[in-house]
Amino acid sequence: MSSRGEEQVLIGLGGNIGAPLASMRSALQALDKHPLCRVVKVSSVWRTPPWGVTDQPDFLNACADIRTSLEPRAFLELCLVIEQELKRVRDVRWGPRSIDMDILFFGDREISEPGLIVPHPRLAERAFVLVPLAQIAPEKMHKGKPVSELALKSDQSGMTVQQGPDWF
Ligand code: A4P
Ligand code: MG
Repeated sequence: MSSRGEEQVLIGLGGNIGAPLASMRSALQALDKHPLCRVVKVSSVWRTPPWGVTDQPDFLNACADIRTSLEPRAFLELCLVIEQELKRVRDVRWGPRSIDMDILFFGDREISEPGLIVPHPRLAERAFVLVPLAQIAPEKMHKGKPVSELALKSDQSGMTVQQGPDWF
């Protein structure tokens, strides 16, 4: 048990090959099954144009509000195991993937160590993160601004709701 008790972890989920919605649901089920984690809220699932490498299929993206008493490193390792279990093929950076789990925020902690940077460094540039995140944590502050404001200012072109927040 963490000495800090349960903390809020906001995660981003995404995928663009196989059955990404089913993979995202399985990922959250796996987190929820862990005795020290529970899923308390999910965003809608958004269909989003690929960012970075653009010559690849559209993504599905969503965010979730998790409560955990795991420490950040243990939580990350759990996510990596879940990704592997969902048979993620790791190849091209920013390339196609069946499931990607990113830790966006871990309470109000700032972490910068090999293999773990929180808040997620590319958070503020990405509508596919900000828009679903604003649905579940609009008042969360990032670099002095609420997520809702960052989402409104982000380039949402091509983003559509694929599935309302009843998918989990
Ligand atoms: N890592 C460090 N910090 C974190 C963190 N806060 N959360 C490390 C999760 N992992 C973190 O990740 C490599 C390593 O990052 C992990 O082992 C962990 O130790 P990865 O997921 O294997 O690498 P990656 O995903 O190929 O690279 P990167 O830079 O993390 O890619 P992103 O940022 O995840 O972007 N377009 C749309 N529309 N939607 C998407 O979801 N995703 C990507 C991937 C590109 N374009 C996209 C989307
Ligand atoms: Mg990633």
